Amino acid sequence: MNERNDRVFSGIQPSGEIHIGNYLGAVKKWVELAETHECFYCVVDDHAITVEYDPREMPRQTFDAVLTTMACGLDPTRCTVFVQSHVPEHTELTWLLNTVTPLGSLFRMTQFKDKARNALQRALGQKKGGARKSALYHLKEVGAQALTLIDAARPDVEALDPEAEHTDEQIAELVSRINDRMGEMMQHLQVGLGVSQASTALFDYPVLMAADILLYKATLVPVGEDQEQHLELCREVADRFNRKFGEVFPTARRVKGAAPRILGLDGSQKMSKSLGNHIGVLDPPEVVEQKLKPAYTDPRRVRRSDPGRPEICNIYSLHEFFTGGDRLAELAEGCRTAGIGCFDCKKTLAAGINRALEPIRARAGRLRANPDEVLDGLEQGRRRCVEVAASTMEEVRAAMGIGRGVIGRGAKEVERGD
Ligand code: AQP
Repeated sequence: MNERNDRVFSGIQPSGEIHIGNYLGAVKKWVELAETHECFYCVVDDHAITVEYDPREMPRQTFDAVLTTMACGLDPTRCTVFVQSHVPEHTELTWLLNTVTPLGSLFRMTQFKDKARNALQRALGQKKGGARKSALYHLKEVGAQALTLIDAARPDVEALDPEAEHTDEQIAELVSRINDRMGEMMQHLQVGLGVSQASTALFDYPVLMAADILLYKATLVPVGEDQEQHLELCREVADRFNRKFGEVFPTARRVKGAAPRILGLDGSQKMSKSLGNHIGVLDPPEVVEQKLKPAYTDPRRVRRSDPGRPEICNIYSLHEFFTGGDRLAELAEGCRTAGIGCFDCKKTLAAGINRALEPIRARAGRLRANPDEVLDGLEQGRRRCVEVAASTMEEVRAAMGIGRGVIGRGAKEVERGD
């Protein structure tokens, strides 16, 4: 397949407001690729229901996500835009791919552990309801297992005698072993509990993502760095399928966006819809300014007169995408020499972000006033998907020896007494 024949697939969850991380990591690239390739872009509601959600809110959130991607520049006359659950073949293919997916590969997925841990934090944060209670029961159970791990550290703790003449090497070794045990225990408490509470669907999320891509036999997948591990799994699953049932699926590779990973305004985790550390692409100008005010900067810059380090400052890293060339060098110099304070630096960033988002907000306003334009685009997309999906599934079912297409062959063999 040459470049122009490459088919593109990508998706976004309707799990909250689409933010500048989603835009720079993926959606901006989607718009560019739609100019040169056949592209399938999907709002992945089947993915979004793998964690706690409100079914009453989901239709609005899904529509909003479609509208926002269109406002970002997706034109349904130039690419296929659709909602995942409108094409049920996605979930059917997931089931079939599950049969060639080793459990061990899924256990390695780091996003599963992160999301499971975050879901647990949210459950514990709830004041009422069964979620908090069941999380506490699990905590007790997993805590008991952690005590066993602590016991494993006991010999090293007891060997550490403050009165004895330990050599530097002995102390370093004991401390390092104790640290390792404590680290294991912390990890066990944070991850173990979350994992045991998570849904099977969240665990299977990467297989659904593989099905999304493989259903359209896509070879290019524009996603952020956080999805690289899931793409590797997609290649592994496709490869296992092809070896077992014959060559059906191509190899998919990642297309990098403008930014591989945008950090959240808290400066500690990636910018996420569900972590409340984001700037939405449709946030009004004053909200962008408000959100930036408390945002994390260089922690060593406590006073206005302290020199800063732009190379480690999250605000400066955002300037790289929203503030023009010469101004960027000026800001870096101003930060290093304490010539400008974080307050001014953030004001300049807010202006740059607002300039970039203005056309997106304007298109969103127009689409909100014409919802039928969005719905018509979706229907057109769904029809195209159903065509491609039906053809792939026929091939997949036949290769696996299941489905209506092959039962006649079985009947003939029985008739002949084969
Ligand atoms: N912080 C980020 N930097 C760069 N790219 C990012 N993406 C997400 N966050 C960043 C990319 O955006 C696309 C759509 O993401 P998604 O909706 O499928 O799920 P996600 O990665 O789980 O995004 P969020 O915002 O963190 O949502 P929640 O909070 O619901 O989990 C993907 O290509 C992703 O790589």
